[in-house]
Amino acid sequence: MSSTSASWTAFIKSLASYNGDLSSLTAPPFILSPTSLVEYSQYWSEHVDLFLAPNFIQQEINDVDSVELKHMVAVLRWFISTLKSQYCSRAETLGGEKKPLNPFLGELFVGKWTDESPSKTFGETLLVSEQVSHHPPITAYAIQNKTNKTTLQGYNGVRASMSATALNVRQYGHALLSYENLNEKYLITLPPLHIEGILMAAPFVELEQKSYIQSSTGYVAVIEYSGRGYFSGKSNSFKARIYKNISEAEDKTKALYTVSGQWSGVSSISRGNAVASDAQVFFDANNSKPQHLTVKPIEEQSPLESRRAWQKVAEAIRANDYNLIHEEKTKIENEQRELRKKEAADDTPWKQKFFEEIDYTTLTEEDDETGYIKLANMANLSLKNVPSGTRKGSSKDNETEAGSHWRFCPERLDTTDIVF
Ligand code: 0T9
Repeated sequence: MSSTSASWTAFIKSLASYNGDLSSLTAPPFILSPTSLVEYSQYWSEHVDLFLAPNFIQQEINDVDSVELKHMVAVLRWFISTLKSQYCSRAETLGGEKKPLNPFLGELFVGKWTDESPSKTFGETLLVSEQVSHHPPITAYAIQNKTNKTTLQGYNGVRASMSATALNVRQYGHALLSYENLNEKYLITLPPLHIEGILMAAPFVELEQKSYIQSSTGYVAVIEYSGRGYFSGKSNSFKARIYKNISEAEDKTKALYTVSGQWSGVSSISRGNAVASDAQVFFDANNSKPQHLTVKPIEEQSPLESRRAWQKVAEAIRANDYNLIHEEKTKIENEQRELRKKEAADDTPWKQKFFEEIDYTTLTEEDDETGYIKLANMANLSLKNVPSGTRKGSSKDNETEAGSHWRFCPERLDTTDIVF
């Protein structure tokens, strides 16, 4: 047995008995990614044109559909376009899913997408991603385009458990999308997933169950995921249906549109409840290259910025130098431990830079500028700290009382010393 497979076998054994906190896993070096999880927020906007598209949709004279429905279709298209970046990009750039670096409290990742539209109507789009909690790990982010008054904000954390062959992952958190010029908001829930291929040391992500996109206009999209050997037999398959509102979603024959295909490849759209043979292409991931954001050179970054903070660890990972990885990681961990001790001694807890934690069970719809409460109520979703997409009144909803979530403070972005 090679040393690689021996260390992998030991790792799998540790997976089987661990407690759900992924950061506590010690994985063999070849499965480590030199990228921190705080960077993953960038995947939400690698198709800036689709992200901004609803702003440019016009009501036409012969339209069968309302302009709000056209917006919903466009938001769904953007959402589907994010999935390949979110869940396949490590497989493409690193040859397989890798274990990301576990961000430290306050770790930042910022950058911007330049305007690549021929008409120069997009303007710049900024990303700010911040590790707002270390235990449990939670990343919050905002993607802001001021030119078109379009903002996506959200946060996420995961909890995992190992089955015989797969690591099952539930996501906590949600994303909120706001088109101020349209006066529309969207709540997006995050699907559960599992990591397959672990026994063969070739892990990859497969999405499962459902996620929702609830519009403030009432329209709702229900997206169902399936993997190889399920309804289409192909990996990364999905079926999405758009309904007039959440109660119509109880009956699939009421679907206004159905989209079906592979989110990592081609999907098609038809009116009604089934995809017709003459369906039009909805999104083709192979024909739509992601636009990567630009990040300032490491020398110009703040010590809190991810690539600067992890530079030495990342180099050690690339060099496959196990001792050095351990040494450099330990330095960061000790530094963090000292900071926490000092904060406790001074009674000055760490303050998040761009986000604040807020208990939505104590707020009313009117007090909540983000629109989250209203949208969650419209979609019949729990407001509590439960897996993303949990329905109101389901058993998970009844287990917990707290409803604390992270929200973006845009005014802090306007006055920050962090350079984009
Ligand atoms: C939010 C995304 C999330 C983060 C990752 C589960 C996972 C960490 C969380 C959910 C993004 O918007 C979308 C994509 C991929 C998710 C990661 C895939 C993955 O394997 C890791 C976990 C922490 C591991 O690295 C486990 C070890 C692994 C290589 C298998 C043995």
